[in-house]
Amino acid sequence: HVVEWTYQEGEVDEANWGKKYPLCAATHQSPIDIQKKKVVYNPELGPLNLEGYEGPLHGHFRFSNNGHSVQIELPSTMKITRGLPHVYTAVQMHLHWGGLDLETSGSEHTVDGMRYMAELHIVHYNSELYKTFDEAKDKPNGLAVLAFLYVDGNFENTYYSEVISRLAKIRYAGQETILKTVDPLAMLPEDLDRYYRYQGSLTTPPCTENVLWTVYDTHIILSHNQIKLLEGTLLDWHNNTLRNDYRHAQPLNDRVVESSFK
Ligand code: B30
Ligand code: ZN
Repeated sequence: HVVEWTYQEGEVDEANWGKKYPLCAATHQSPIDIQKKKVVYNPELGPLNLEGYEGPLHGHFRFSNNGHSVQIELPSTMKITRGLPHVYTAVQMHLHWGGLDLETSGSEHTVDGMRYMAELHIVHYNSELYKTFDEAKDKPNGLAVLAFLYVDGNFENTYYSEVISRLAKIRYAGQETILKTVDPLAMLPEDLDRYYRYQGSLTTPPCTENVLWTVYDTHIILSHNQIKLLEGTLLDWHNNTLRNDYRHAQPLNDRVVESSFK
């Protein structure tokens, strides 16, 4: 396997992505720091309709370590049918995290400069305009990602127990295992009414600027031990601990971040 880009120490680390992937140096990039005092309330931003998210869903869901994140493939029965300008169909969800036993946080989006423990991305493509994710991924209005921030707490989040215990099975980059059930809605916060909305990009190369971002204001709680297992179990392509797989905040430039709440 050829490592084409990295987060730290390497030929193509974060600061140099733009040399090989020009879009990474463009002007509407993600993630961003959400500055609360600059956010504009938009009363038309209602809750999204997350159709087919409620589980447990039964099937064969690929759970893999791709060397820069851990990913669960999602069924095409999961769709956002209201609250976005088009219908979007889910493809996968993955995480970004920090490292060194809770010492460093690893969310991509920050709020008033604050970085959270970790971040969940549920990736969707515009299935009204495009037939597949592959077709949509480099097209205008192709993608929508839902982002959730994690905080650490004292109680185990039992909706994550199964996936966290299965991390040991995909320790090495390129490994995968099959999950027979997933419960995506249970992995999210209860209150899904409060979110931020802005137009941005993929947070990894090729950094395509066709992503409509929804960053939720309500957080997901995992226990210290669960976060430790997430941060310490997986290895990257060099067999180093896979950690700090987040990109730093990018300039907002002429964009406006809207919110669904006052
Ligand atoms: S994110 O949500 O903005 N972090 C992709 C999807 C979502 C985001 C970033 C990237 C994506 O689909 N990238 C292309 C696919 N990947 C393969 C993969 O499964 O994971 C190719 C790659 O990056 O080199 Cu990683
Ligand atoms: Zn991501």
